[in-house]
Amino acid sequence: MATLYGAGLSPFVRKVRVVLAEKHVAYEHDPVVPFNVSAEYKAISPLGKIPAYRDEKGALPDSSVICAYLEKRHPTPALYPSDPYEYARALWFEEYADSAIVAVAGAKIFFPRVVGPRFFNQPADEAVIGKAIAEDLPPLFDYLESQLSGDWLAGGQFSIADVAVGTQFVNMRLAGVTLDAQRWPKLTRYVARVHERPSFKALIDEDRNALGITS
Ligand SMILES: N[C@@H](CCC(=O)N[C@@H](CS)C(=O)NCC(=O)O)C(=O)O
Repeated sequence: MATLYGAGLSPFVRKVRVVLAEKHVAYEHDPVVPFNVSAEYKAISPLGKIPAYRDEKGALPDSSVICAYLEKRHPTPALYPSDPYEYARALWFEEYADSAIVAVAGAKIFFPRVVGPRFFNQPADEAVIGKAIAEDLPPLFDYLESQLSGDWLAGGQFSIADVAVGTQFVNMRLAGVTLDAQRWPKLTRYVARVHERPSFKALIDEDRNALGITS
């Protein structure tokens, strides 16, 4: 059976797990924590990052690489649009989520508010986190709101774009960030739609349990 490496709270690990769930691929989950990783893990993920994935063909690092591989290896259901332009748009939203959104949602909000206090005994600096929420997130949300014209971001279908963007919103949600539905009505409905999918919902429930979130 395939193995996915990486702690479930990582948005990039969740991204791959959602793709595996959507494609009904069975796998074992080894929740590697990406600090002081073993030499054995570095042999499959040379940058020491999570996720990495191994199946009978071999091992691969990086969520985007793994998802692209899974699409070829397990083509149904397709998670990349077939139309060339929509395909490229889906890749763009994946890139936007994996670079621009995580730079705020992960580094400036989820890590300092959730990971630092819980796992590293580092108190959260709420003034700095609040500033990121108030000033850095709105331009990202404005852009996404401007790009939503249907249920999904690209190609009129649920795709890698929605997986990549949706997983970042799980981390924001776990960090207590709420969307203002008056200001971003399409985005608010969109995020709810993505998170209601069984593939996302099961993982959100798992994350909430792991963090002891009951409300
Ligand atoms: N481009 C990578 C990013 C993965 C990444 O940054 N993972 C974080 C956890 S969310 C990590 O492993 N950080 C540890 C490190 O940077 O050393 C991917 O898509 O898989």
